[in-house]
Amino acid sequence: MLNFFHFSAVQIPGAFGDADCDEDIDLGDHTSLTECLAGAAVTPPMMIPDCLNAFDSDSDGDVDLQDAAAFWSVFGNP
Ligand SMILES: [Ca+2]
Ligand SMILES: [Ca+2]
Repeated sequence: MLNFFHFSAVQIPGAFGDADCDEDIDLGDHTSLTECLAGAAVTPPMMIPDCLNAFDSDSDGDVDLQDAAAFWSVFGNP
C-alpha cells in the first residue's frame, strides 16, 4: 500500500542558535540573541518564547553571557 504522506522540510525546533529556523546562524539570529539576552538567572522576555530553545546553551533557564559566548563560537556556521 502506498503512503501519500510526506514529511520533507520538517523543522526541528531547538537547534542551538538558529532562532529563525532557517538552518544557519547569522545576523538575524544574532539580533534575536540580543533581544533574548537578559542576564544570569533572569528569565528572558516572555514575549519571545523561543529564547530558551534557541539560546540557552547550558539549559539553566536563562540567556546570559555564557550562552552568548556559546552562540558566538558557532556564529556564521550553516
Ligand atoms: Ca538562522
Ligand atoms: Ca543559560
